[in-house]
Amino acid sequence: MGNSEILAELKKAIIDCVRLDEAKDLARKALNAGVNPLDVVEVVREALDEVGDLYEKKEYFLMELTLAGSTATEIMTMIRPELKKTASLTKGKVVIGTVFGDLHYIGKDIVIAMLTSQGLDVIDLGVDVPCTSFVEAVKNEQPDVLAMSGLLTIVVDEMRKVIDTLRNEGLREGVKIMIGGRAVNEAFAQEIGADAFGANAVDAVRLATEWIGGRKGGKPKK
Ligand code: B12
Repeated sequence: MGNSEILAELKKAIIDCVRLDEAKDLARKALNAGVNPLDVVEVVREALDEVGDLYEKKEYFLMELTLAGSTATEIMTMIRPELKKTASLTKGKVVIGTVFGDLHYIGKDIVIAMLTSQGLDVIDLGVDVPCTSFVEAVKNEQPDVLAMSGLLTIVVDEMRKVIDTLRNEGLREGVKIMIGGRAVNEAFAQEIGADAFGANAVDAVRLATEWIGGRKGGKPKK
């Protein structure tokens, strides 16, 4: 099987939801064949998008969403150490979490893996993170970057609340803020006063390293 066939099969196995072992074997096969781990991540994301669409069309139910989610989580666990091999190091601190009301973490964890692979110190607040926890973390940890993830449209106003609270407490100027996840976009980022929207984990790394490099004179970590 060629690399593109392996990836096509991997996508099908995830969408089928019940072929967990097969999906894991295919992901391993792809990595062993030298496929860029980020291409595997992209295929997993595409597969989950399709599962989400089938759920929306009521062809799939919560059971399938859950199965596909755990297959993806296991594959991401496998990919994480591979991402570490592509490190080009920047020094800085990022606080990240999925906003209150939202339990999705697969995308956030990919962002964390990519940021960590760049040598950044990442503090993961987890999922369902209340506004107060984000604000406390900014106050206590003094990160360079605050990153918020949101996949459910009903929770995006939580991001606005966090930014407003930081502003009210005089903490907004000290931190760069990026948001991501399929519930948000560039226009929303501008509307709520975030510094940027990132469409994927590569964007997250680009933004963080640009910001931190800019602030610290672009010095790489020794
Ligand atoms: C897997 C999944 C689940 C799993 C979650 C597993 C887990 N632990 O994370 C489970 C089964 C638990 C679940 C539950 C629910 N889900 Co769900 N889920 C999905 C699904 C299929 C995939 C999400 C995913 O992991 N994608 C893969 C990752 C890699 O992509 P990603 O998260 O977008 O992340 C990438 C980028 O967005 C970006 N990114 C993400 N965060 C950040 C942050 C920053 C700062 C930056 C820069 C970038 C960035 O980088 C990532 C890597 O490229 C989506 C469909 C979809 N297309 O997204 C639905 C989806 C998000 N779920 C949905 C729904 C409705 C639910 C439930 C309400 C269902 C229910 N009735 O209970 C619950 C909600 C529970 C809750 N309170 O959160 C809807 C949301 C609809 C909406 N408009 O709000 C979706 C869109 C499905 C659909 N099409 O209807 N879900």
